[in-house]
Amino acid sequence: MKIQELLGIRYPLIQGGMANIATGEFAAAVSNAGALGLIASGSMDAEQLREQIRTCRAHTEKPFGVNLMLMNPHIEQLAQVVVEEKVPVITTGAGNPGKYLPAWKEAGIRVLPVVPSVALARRMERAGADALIVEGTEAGGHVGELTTMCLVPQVVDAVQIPVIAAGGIACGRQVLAAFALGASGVQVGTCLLVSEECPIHTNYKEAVLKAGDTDTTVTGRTTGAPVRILKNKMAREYLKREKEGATLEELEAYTLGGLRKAVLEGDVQYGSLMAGQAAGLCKEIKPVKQIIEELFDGCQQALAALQKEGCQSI
Ligand code: TUI
Repeated sequence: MKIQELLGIRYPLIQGGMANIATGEFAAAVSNAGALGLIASGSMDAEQLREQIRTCRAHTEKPFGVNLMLMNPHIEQLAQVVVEEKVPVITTGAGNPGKYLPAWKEAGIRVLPVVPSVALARRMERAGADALIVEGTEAGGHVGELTTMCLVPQVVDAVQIPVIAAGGIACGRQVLAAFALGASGVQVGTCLLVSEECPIHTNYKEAVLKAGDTDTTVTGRTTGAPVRILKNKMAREYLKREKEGATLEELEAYTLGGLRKAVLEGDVQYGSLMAGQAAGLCKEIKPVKQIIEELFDGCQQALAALQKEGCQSI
């Protein structure tokens, strides 16, 4: 089944989780643009999520989803709220959602886990996932080890259910490449950070716009909590302390509240500016609808150019 039919959307595009950023209102803007918007429940408790789901419904008639970050301390209650509120789609991140899947499927929810490996992809297919979001290490935020280019075709070969490619995608040529790798759609986050509707501080948006190809780094690779962020004073100090052997607790204390600092206060030196490697492709603030339309127009143009000129190097 096409991903558009599975999710009831026009474009085969899902918004990334974007913890602390994607509110109900933002998710509604993405859904109204014809893609699948997601409320990111990363740091919410059950009542906050319920409120955001209702806000989202007040702003759109279109399907939307909730991203559940499995490291959230309130995850048990959040897993229940999405059932009570009859959320149509769930995506998960930062863990294995296997234990919740039977209840979500029973409630008729479409479940799309984010997977960083073939092994977890196989397990999620067996557990009843409707599709998989296969995320490469180019993504922003919590990341796995493998690249989108290598991981997507390996998962496509290993499972029967649709695959959504994620991690590093911010232009039409990459959307076409994702389809060439066997994906049925894409998930994007970083290019939506620089949308007019994205409720982050202007300084955060400006930092993404200014970023070039080498301006992200991954903190926490040695502590088991790898997170891709834009390089800044905090990132450099974190990496220095990590190299010196600081414990996970010490490092977490150092970055505590870092994402909020970036999102709400616009602290671009000491905040945690989560963004993917595709930041270097994001050059302008635009409405969500335009960003999404340009991704698919760009994909069509890139395909037409290939068909017209042939791929001369093959
Ligand atoms: O989840 C994400 N990205 C995120 S979550 C987040 S909130 C956060 N903030 C601070 C520290 C940590 C998290 C910010 N960005 N992406 C999806 C994703 N999931 N990437 C990798 C994974 C993943 C990793 C391991 C999924 C499953 C997994 O399973 C391990 C296992 O149990 O088999």
